[in-house]
Amino acid sequence: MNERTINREVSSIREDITAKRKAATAAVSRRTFVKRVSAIGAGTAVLSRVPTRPTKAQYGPPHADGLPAQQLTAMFTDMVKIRQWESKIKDLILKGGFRGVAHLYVGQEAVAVGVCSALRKDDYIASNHRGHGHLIAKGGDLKLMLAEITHKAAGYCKGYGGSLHITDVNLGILGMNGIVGASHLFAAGAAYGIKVKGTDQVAVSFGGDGSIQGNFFSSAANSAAAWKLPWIGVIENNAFQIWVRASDVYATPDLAQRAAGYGIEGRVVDGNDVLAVYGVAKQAVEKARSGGGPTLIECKTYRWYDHYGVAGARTGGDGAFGLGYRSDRELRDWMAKDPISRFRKFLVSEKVLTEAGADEITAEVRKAVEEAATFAEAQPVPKPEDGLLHVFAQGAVPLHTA
Ligand SMILES: Cc1ncc(C[n+]2csc(CCOP(=O)(O)OP(=O)(O)O)c2C)c(N)n1
Ligand SMILES: [Mg+2]
Repeated sequence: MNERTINREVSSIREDITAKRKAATAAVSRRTFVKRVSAIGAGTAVLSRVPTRPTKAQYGPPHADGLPAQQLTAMFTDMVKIRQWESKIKDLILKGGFRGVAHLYVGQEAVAVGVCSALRKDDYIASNHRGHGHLIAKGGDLKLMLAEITHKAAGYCKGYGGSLHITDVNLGILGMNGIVGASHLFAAGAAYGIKVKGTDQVAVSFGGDGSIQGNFFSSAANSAAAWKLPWIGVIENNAFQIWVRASDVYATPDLAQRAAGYGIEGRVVDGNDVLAVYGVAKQAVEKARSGGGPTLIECKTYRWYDHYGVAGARTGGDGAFGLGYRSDRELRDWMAKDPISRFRKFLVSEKVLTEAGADEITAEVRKAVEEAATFAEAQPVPKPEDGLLHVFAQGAVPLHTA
């Protein structure tokens, strides 16, 4: 080790210690902190927990064989679309004047794309607050999404809903949703509808590690198991619920273990490996289509930005650094496992894409995102006098029938 390497190591360790101190102050009171630290004797061990990552045995099918080059390229393109679209939103927020709120999905792209690539257009998805990626992966229109998130009249919900309510029923997108856990209930309801209609569609819900705590998830999982509904619950375990570390509030390392309690198959998969996610999702979809009932899939992943907004982020760069509840080193560790770079490397090594081809796709997507932003910017906001339009279903039964 030369002197430069040692200095780099030392400053990295210092940075880590400062971040952990900050995290401790934010997460627990001083007294609780001291109690916890002395209880385990090992001093800093309580602060150095890293998010659970799957071992090799838990990965599921390592790679989905037999996928045509065209589909692999489409999967790569969708992942880049999510990254670029959200990076644009991040830059717009940093610029100032942005209306509304955004829970960025960057870092988790492999989950949305892996799952949605296993679905048909007529299958349903129900999304949560961190849902832009799910919508883009299911075919959501970049322009209409950008108009909606900036509350413009041309947006998906005429500008009334913003980020948290984007819906496109024609694409099977039952909507984003700010109520944690409700996505599971929506999808289980859709799965019940499918069963009543007798079609072979499936319904998927996306929820975070926090979404399995409440009654929405419990009702969805229990009913789906009891009635063998074509429901697939996807849990994106990104290690945090706002700034609370999942490993501080769950005793089990794998949330998929809970599936057994409902009589459902539970799977754990590396959520940063798009083909592994696709492989597990495809098996769950085939099972659900053929009447085999539900599956719970836990994807281990990590969000690169803060819970919402852009604290610690910078224009033109990736990731939010200096946040009090996680260390920069932990973020860098996960960024080194970037699901997009990883998939790109695989596609190039498999000769599905060349480096130049991958660059070209990225440039085309960037252009489409810029066009979406220009489109959205030019649109008017909804007029106050139109405030009650599009609120009630046209042709609804009048409230007063007498
Ligand atoms: C029913 C309900 N309880 C609490 C909240 C406040 N809240 C918003 S996001 C969030 C954390 C969600 O964590 P997770 O499900 O892991 O999703 P992530 O944000 O990590 O993607 C909470 C508690 C809410 N929106 N809805
Ligand atoms: Mg989470």
